[in-house]
Order: sequence, then structure tokens, then C-alpha cells
Amino acid sequence: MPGQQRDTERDFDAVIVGAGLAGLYMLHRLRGMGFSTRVFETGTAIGGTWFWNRYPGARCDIESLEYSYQFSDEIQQEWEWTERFASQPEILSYINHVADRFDLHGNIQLETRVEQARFDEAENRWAIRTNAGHEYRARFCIMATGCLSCRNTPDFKGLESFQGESYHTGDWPHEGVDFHSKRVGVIGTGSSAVQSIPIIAEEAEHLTVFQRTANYSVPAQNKPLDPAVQSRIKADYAGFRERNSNSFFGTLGDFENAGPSAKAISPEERDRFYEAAWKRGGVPFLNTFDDLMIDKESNDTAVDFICHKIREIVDDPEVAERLIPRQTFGCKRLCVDTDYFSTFNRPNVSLVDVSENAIEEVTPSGLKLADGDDFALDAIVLATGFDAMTGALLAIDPHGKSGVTLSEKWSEGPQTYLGLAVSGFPNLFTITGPGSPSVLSNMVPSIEQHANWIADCLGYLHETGHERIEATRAAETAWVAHVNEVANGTLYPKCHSWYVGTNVPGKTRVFMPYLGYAPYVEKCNEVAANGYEGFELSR
Ligand code: NA7
Repeated sequence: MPGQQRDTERDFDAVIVGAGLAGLYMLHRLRGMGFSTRVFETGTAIGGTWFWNRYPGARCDIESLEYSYQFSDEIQQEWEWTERFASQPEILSYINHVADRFDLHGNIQLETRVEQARFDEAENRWAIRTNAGHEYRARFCIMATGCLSCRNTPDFKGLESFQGESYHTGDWPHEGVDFHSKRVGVIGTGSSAVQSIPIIAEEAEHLTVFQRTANYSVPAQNKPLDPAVQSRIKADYAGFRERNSNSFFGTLGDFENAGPSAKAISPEERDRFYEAAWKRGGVPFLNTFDDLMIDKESNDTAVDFICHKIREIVDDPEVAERLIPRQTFGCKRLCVDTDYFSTFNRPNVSLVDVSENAIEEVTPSGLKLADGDDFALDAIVLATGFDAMTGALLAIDPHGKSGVTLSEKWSEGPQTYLGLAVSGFPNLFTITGPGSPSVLSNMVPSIEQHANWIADCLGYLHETGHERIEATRAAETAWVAHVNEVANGTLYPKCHSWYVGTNVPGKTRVFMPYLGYAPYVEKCNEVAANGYEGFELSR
């Protein structure tokens, strides 16, 4: 606890794993409370997601004025966003600006991967081992490892034998990649692919897109941020934040609710609302009607609208049919694009369906499909996503009480209390862990809410003379059941997606995020107000 005597280079009140938006703010909070804190970060610099994902076109799909910290009104007021949806370089500059302003760098150890974390029951401390073989100790271990940070690279036969260049969108070279006069293959059609394909297509001699599942995408309608809009929001930033945080997803965006049900109005009127949402752009399209993610028939009306758009945009009817998604709208993360579908009208772009005819192997000169078709390529882009929500946590191999590992505990899917703590793993916290709104909310406010909750909790433990906190098994079981019950009342868990872990072979199918930001925050506040209900506190 603050002020205790110990080896200040190896022994801390708290260790934070990860120096992205979560780790940085957590550090700021704890340091401000007098806790000795060390952040370990694998990367050569801070920024997390926005450090690694530098692929062409990488951009946030939440509006800039919302996707930012609110803990400092000074930063809120002085930082000028230039676009409606900020690009990766702009977000990374913002993160560095915040870290410089609050002088955070001194407590961050870069190029250090945490390889194991073990709870020492006798001492009530975590022993944290890094890739350099060093061991650090801390009363509290806080995972700020990100929900989409553990890359999913399919186990393609022969990948190592490829003579050209290969890249994963989540580990893009800092110096950029020149695709001019290259035959490029992009594998995947999720958000990373949808953002990068139109830009790679402009450079490449030829681009082949290998699509396993066609995805819904709506236009971003990104544009320079109108200074008048920015000033208006800044004039009442607190009110703006408040309105967002009271909403179901913790973000409102530019959006007009057209009513409780897509079925309640005439098809013509409905399409007028969809058309307006399409023109406004962005993920809020999903919220046009309240029942889009609850009622399959209503959902189908959005499907019809978007499929009609795809057929309208794409010239070749056969290509258009291949681009038409077959799954429930929105149950895979909705993509937000700039010119994605129209890119398939370019003469140098082709679309290959690998849903039935899978990629069999990577050869020294390209890709081969199951039916023997092969494609000569100079570069392969793996836009194949992440082992979402649990991958980065499990990679740290946490060992809790009695040496039980997190992978043993989560063999049937993640079990957490509030997505913040795990029974059997005292003094361990997970920022935006599975079972919290996380990826189904605006990540930055969710991060701040978790970091504030954890900081307050640590302050409470200190003041009340407790050294240890652990979620009870009963509270955890009830929470996991509640997360599932809420999700099962919707269409979200209905298809194959990283929300349910089915993108990673062998991963147990469980819906991982919690649906409902505002009710979730209320629950967390209640738990704290009731003396950390559902947790066991001890000396
Ligand atoms: P996603 O959304 O998980 O997309 C990955 C894509 O890669 C998706 O189209 C996958 O098809 C495809 N994929 C994965 N493995 C294979 C194999 N073996 N063969 C062919 N295709 C494959 O990841 P993103 O990086 O685009 O986006 C992640 C999130 O980051 C995004 O939602 C935003 O929140 C930010 P599948 O659909 O599984 O059939």
C-alpha cells in the first residue's frame, strides 16, 4: 500500500499490463492516489490498439468527440479533432499528447511482455514474470490488455514458405507498405479488411479479396469535423458526455431513432428512415429502430435495405450476390466503410469466395484453394482478426489460488464478476474484461469507468485496512448467467462471430460482452456503494 518499504524497482502496489488507452488512464489514477505503479508494455511505444493497427485506412468507428477521455476538461477543450471519425495516426498523436501532458512515460516499461502472473497466497501479492526473465511483485495486478489485441493468424499450411511479403493488419509495419505494381491478396472481410481494401486497391496492380463470410457494411460518411460543431459540443462537453453515458451503448453518435419497431410503419416510411441513417453514416444505423436486434422480422427489413444498396452499388450482379451477407444483420460487428462495395467495380479487383472452397495452403508463390485453384501473389494481407476478449488475458497465463490457471478456469468460456474480477484470482482486475459492455460500447468511456471503479476500490481497501479482494463464486455465477440471459433475449449471439469466439478454432462458444452500458454502470456503482457486494474483502 502507499508508502510501504520495499525494493522500489521490483515491488509495486500495482502492476498494469498494457499501455493503451486503458493502461495509461489507470496509471494516471493510481499514481495520483500515491500508489507505486509500473506499466509493462510489449510494444516499442505506447498506444495499444492504435500503436499496432496501422494498416491503410485504419480509423475509429465512433465519432472523435466521443472516442476520447473525459477525465480532464482541459484536454477535452484544447484537443482539436480534425475529422468526424479519427484516423489511427490522429488517435495515436492524441494518446501521446495525453501521456506527455500527465508525464506518464516514466512509469512505463516498454518492450516488455508479461509472460506469467502468479498469485502468492501467503503474501497476498502477484508475482509477475516478463520475457526478460525478471520477476516483479505487486499487491494488485491490473490487466489493461485490450479486447482486440491478440492476433488471430490462421494456421495455413505453408505460410512460412511464402516468398512474397505477408502482413497482419494488427501488426502493420511502421514505415508503411508500398503495394504499387504488386499482386496483393487480402484474406478476410471484417472491419480491418473493409477499411483497408479500398486503399490497397488504389495502389495494387491487382487485388484479390478472399472472402469467407460476406459482411454488412454501412458508409462512414466521414468528413472534416465542422469547427462550429466542435465548438458547440465543447461549450457543453459535460452535458454531451452525460447524454451519451445514459444511453444503452454509452454512445449516441449522429442518430435519429425512428421508433420502437421497424414493423410498425409502412415499408416506404421505413426505407426513408434507413435512407436517412445511411446518409448520416456509421454504426448508429443499428439503432434506427429499437427492435432491430431483437426481432428477426424487423432485422430482415434492414437486411433488405442494405442488400438493395449493395446490388445498386456493385455493377456486376454476380459479384454483388457474392457480397450479399447471409447472416442476421448486426450479429457480427457492423462494418463502417468508405467506398468498400464500389471498390469491387474496379477492373483490378476480384472477389473470391472461400466459404465452401477454403484456402488450402499458402505456396511459395501465392495461395491455393481446396479445389486446386491457385492465385499468384506478391503480397498477402491477413485481415484475419483477433482472439477477442480472452486471448490477451490467457496469454499472460495467470495462476490464481491453489495454482489454478485462468485457462483451466475458463475452459468452458470466460467467467467473471462484472467483467472486472475473477473468483479464485484475488487482487486481479480486468479493464473491459469479458462480461462487461466493452466492445458493445464506446471503449474510452468504458475504460474510464472501469479504471475509476478499480481506483476507488483500491482506495477503499487501503482506507479500511484490507489487503485482499476476491469476487465470490456465487456472485460470478449469477453475473455470467445474467450476461447470457440478456444476450439470449437478442439476436446478437445468433451467428458465427468473434463476439461468441467462433472465429478461433477450438474456442468455446460463449457470448462475451455485456449488453447495456447504462444499466451496467448503475450495477457497478451499486456494488461499490454496498461495500463491494459480491466480493470478499480480507486483511
Ligand atoms: P474480424 O472482424 O474478426 O474479421 C476477420 C476476417 O478474417 C473475417 O472476415 C474472417 O472470416 C476472416 N478469416 C479468419 N480466418 C480465416 C480463414 N482461415 N480463411 C478465410 N478467412 C478467414 O477482424 P477485424 O480485424 O476485421 O476486426 C476486428 C475488430 O477490430 C472490428 O470488429 C472492430 O471492432 C475493430 P469469418 O467472418 O470468420 O468467416
